[in-house]
Amino acid sequence: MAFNWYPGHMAKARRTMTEDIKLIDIIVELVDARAPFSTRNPDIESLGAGKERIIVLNKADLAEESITRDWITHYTEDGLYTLALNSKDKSGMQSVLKTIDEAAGKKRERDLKRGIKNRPVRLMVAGIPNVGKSTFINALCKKNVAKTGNKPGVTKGKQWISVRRGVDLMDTPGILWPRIDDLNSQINLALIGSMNDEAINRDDLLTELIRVLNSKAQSVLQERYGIDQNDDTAVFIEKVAKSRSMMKSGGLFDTERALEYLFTAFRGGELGRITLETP
Ligand SMILES: Nc1nc2c(ncn2[C@@H]2O[C@H](COP(=O)(O)OP(=O)(O)O)[C@@H](O)[C@H]2O)c(=O)[nH]1
Ligand SMILES: [Mg+2]
Repeated sequence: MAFNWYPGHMAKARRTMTEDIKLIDIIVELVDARAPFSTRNPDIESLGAGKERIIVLNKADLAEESITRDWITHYTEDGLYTLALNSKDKSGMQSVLKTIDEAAGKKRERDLKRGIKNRPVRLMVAGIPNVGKSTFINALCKKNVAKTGNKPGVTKGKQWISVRRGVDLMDTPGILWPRIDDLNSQINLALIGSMNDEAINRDDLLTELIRVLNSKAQSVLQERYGIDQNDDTAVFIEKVAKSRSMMKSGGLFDTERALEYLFTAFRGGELGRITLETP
């Protein structure tokens, strides 16, 4: 499901991005609203220099609304067009179109000052794997122009999709690399399923998940699994297994399955809307 980044991948992604970015005026950068810092590309400031920039806090349906508002304020103060979105719900696309119009208008104004008329404004969707780029493009363009899936680089060749009169979208999203220079970001990326968790010590990941759940999902833990704040990791997982009747032969609890279930439930928002990072 998730992707592992190696130096070779990153170099290739950077080359592709550097070329593609020359063709466009507006970057629509998607980040995951549950971790808007760690899911942001660390080099986007320099990569996107001179372009109009829109940040979409995607998967906002999985994030805490009040923290999402704080992030919107934060990025807006940085001079970026910012909005929160659930790309699976097409109704949110009206606000995206409005923001695109604003950014395109600004670009056209600049063109006019330089005597350039009737040149279409071109935009590109970019983001790290799994933030919802394909889902977003499909919803924005109302037809299945982009393949959804977690593997980068499915579509070959450049094509432009008309979003509006005078506004074209590059059909291939830009694949960016995540912030992998610090352990905390790696853990958050693995927790939300944006980076392969094989790269991270499984015990560290579980410890962090339990810490997050204890602080943000106390009542869910209590009601659903009978988990108490003071339960240690072993008891915590056993209670999850027990409540889901996950047994191995010999009457033992299947803690491996319980673990998988717990991560999947968290990533799917089944344990509540949880944001891992504040501005
Ligand atoms: N809950 C939720 N899931 C989303 C949203 N956008 C995308 N997804 C899911 O996230 C996963 C990755 O989406 P995809 O579009 O393939 O991401 P990409 O790798 O950036 O192209 C898929 O399972 C999508 O259904 C969203 O706004 N909310
Ligand atoms: Mg995709």
